[in-house]
Amino acid sequence: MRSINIAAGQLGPIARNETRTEVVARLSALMREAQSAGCDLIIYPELALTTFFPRWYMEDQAEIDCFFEREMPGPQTRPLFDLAGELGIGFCLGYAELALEDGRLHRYNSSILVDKSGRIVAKYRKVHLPGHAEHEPWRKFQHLEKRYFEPGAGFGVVDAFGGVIGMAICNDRRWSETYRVMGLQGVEVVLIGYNTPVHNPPAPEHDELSLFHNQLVMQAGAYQNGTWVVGVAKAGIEEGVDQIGGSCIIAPSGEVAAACTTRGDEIARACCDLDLCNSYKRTTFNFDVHRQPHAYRLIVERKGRHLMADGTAVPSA
Ligand code: CDT
Repeated sequence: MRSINIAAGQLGPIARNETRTEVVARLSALMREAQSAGCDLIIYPELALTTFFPRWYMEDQAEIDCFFEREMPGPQTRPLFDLAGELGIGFCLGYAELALEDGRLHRYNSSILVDKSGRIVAKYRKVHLPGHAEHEPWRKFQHLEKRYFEPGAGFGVVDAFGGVIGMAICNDRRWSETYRVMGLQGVEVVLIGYNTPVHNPPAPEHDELSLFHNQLVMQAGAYQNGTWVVGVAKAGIEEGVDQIGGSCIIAPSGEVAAACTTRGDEIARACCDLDLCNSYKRTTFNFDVHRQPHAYRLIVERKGRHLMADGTAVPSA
């Protein structure tokens, strides 16, 4: 049996004034607990090294950049990599990345996958950036990801931990394309960190469904692509903002295999049988046999007329 013993390493709130060293100590405690429980890999949330800073409008670039990592590992995060190597456990970590590319600074909402020797084997940059770019004072809190980050380029997968692994970050999990693009590459485990406020300022009528929607999208993504999905929250009341928990590990059947029960630092773990993916990938969701890509052509509507993507009228039935 091919399997990976996985821990969802949920974090409770991180205060604005909490140092990287303090946070790394919390991550290390969860890593030790996961390794004692026999885990091969621990997944941490999105932006796991700081508070969720896009909730504040800031103009001073130096103030903004305090939340970003210029190197990974850097002096304060190196101990986590060293501990992973010492314990022989991998990890997936979300953080704000400041990268110098083509002579220009770029800012991404990123995650990395680190193997059991403490070596980075994959990096992902968040594609779907929710929220807004300008200050919207009517909101109880801001969601300025479109101001502070630029989007990443796509969804890749990597051969690691004996399986095919992909990453996504928070809002990405709500989009079926996220899972399908990786599903088409044979993904077997999708790793997702998130920070999701209970309250959605533009649509408060969704608030009481926030946990339901979290489960809904990840369970559907798992089942429709025959893959494990690991969703990990930064939860609890962080700087006055209530964030959902609900971290869980979902099987290719769509069933929840393990879940956190608190909104603090906690691990949930499951032994993920990768061969279970084939039960779905070779039957109901055998893409080669059953998908109909030719039928998925875009239909656009212009001035009341339905048109195919090439501009011709939709053929009548
Ligand atoms: N971090 C992040 O992407 N959060 C968003 C909140 C948007 S409100 C629906 C999320 O999709 O969870």
